[in-house]
Amino acid sequence: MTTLRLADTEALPQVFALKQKIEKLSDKGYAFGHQDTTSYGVGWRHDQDAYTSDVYKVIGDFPLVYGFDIGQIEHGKDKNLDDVPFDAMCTLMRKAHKEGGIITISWHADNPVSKGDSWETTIAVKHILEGGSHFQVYKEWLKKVADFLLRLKDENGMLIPVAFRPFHEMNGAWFWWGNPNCSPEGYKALWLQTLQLLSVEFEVHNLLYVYAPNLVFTEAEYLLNYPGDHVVDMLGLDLYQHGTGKAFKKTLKTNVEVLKRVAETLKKPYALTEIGLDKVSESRWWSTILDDTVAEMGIAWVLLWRNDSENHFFVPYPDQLSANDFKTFSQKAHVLFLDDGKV
Ligand code: BMA
Repeated sequence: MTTLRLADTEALPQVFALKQKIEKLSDKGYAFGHQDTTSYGVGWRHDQDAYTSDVYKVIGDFPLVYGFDIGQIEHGKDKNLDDVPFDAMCTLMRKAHKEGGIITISWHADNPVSKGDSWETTIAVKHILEGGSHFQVYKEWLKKVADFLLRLKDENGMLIPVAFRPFHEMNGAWFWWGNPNCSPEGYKALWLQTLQLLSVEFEVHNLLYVYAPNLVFTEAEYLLNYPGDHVVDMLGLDLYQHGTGKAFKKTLKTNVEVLKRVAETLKKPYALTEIGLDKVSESRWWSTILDDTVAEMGIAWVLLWRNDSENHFFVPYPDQLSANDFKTFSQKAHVLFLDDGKV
């Protein structure tokens, strides 16, 4: 794989280093990621004294990939949409980065036209493109995103590189930036405009840009909204189990194969940027469904979604039904947690 050029033509050296690190992961296996893993878990929330994670509570090691979401930063709020204070988020990112973790950020942005949430699908994309009625609103929101991203510095004042995954699952109908709430052309224009504003206008140069559709069956479907080789650094895919394990395994296999084929053709690293079975109701889900399907497929990571409460969680907490299998899974040499990622 080559790393000669990145979407942001002025990307900092640490972004190139991040890409290389990601590319190397698949030589050893794939990394384990978890959304908000140190921010909260089932029955606890982060405070100044406690640095932990449900993953850590079950296996004694942390994930190698750390997902965070900056939804609500566009309003200059103190907390994100899931009540994580942005100041604490910065601290947690710094710590994860210092320990060798990879940081990835998504953005559940509110609808700039209706001011509803991400799931409020009033037509917005065409109005926030340059020349549109809400371009200025969007630009102001993005400036807040830029300010936050430029706050992410390590202890030496170096900007922390981030795998940035804006406007994800655009081929689903649930977000205002998704088809059919915007056309593929509109989506591509939004991507280019966002990249341009962040990098040129706001001088944010610590981002690796990740394109991540939801469930697909073909390469054409995967590429429907693809904004172009020169403006995407990494390929992602989001996929959740809603039905039986057997059916999901089949879908997952097809999706990973599509992702792998596209990524090999385009010569880009690839990951399952969101995945999971809410409440992990199958005791051997980790070994028999996830690992059995994704091992040796060249993916860089799998990122499990957040552990909000007993009613909404994607990794086990102590004594949860799948905790034992999760331990077995975590001990496999090709499944990489924080300790395995240390160089
Ligand atoms: C969704 C759910 C929501 C959450 C959102 C952003 O998948 O987990 O509860 O607010 O992600 O994290």
